[in-house]
Amino acid sequence: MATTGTIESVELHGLPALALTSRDGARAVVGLFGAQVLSWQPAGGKEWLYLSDRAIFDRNTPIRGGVPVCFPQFAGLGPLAKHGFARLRPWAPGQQRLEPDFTLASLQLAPTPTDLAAWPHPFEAELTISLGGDRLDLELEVRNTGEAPLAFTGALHTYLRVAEVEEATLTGLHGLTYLNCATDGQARRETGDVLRVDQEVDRIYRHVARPLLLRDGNRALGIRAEGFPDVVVWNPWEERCAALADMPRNGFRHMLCVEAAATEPVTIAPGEDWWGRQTLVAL
Ligand code: TA6
Repeated sequence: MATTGTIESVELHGLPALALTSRDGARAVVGLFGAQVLSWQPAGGKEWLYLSDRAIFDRNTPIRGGVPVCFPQFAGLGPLAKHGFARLRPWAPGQQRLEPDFTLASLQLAPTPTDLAAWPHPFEAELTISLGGDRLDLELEVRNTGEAPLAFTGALHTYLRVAEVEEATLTGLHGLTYLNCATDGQARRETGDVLRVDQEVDRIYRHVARPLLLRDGNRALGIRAEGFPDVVVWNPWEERCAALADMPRNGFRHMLCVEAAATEPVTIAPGEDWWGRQTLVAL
């Protein structure tokens, strides 16, 4: 057996990407466009990320699936285009490490002059992808390189692949307050022990300290976050899915977004940094 994993430069749908393997056979692919993880298979396991087979890879359109990095704005919570510009920029490869237990690669982003004209807050962002065994860690770090405080919202907008969303369950949200963005945006309390999706769901769960458990048929995934206080759960369901040109009609049946998010502004002092992480563990 090799002593370490591998990191190779590859092309995916015409875009540059890094293909990572760990020594024990876990695999991931991360595109440089948007620093978007597009595929993850734990060692000996099947794909856990949903990537639409109608996703558009034209360097101008957000890629539908994997783990889009929403930064410096979550959704429409500010003056920028939805979910901010980071998912629409080429990120640069940073450090790479091949260790016996894990393989790690990072991608880096600094704002362009156009970005700074729209959002005048100099920063350096880094997404670090660490892979090994049954686990994937995605860590977003942001440094305020300007001279004034920087406030942002954002998310790791993780699209999880499920066999049939109506049969999947998400556990760990009971008792939490959420904003129901699919309806009136009002706050409600989660009363169910498990969340089952059988209609459009677009919810911001606030201050989620516990890990979550997604059960999908005979497999399960542990999901936890640090630094990101909120969890967003999204499934567009039939009608909204049909309106998305980059989704197949039945795509909503095979995906569930469980996002690590900061939906209230996080402020970083000049010269300081912030980090947030989402960890997925195949069980
Ligand atoms: O995170 C949930 C959400 O904000 C939903 O409201 C939904 O629109 C989704 O993101 C996808 O957004 P996108 O711009 O990628 O189509």
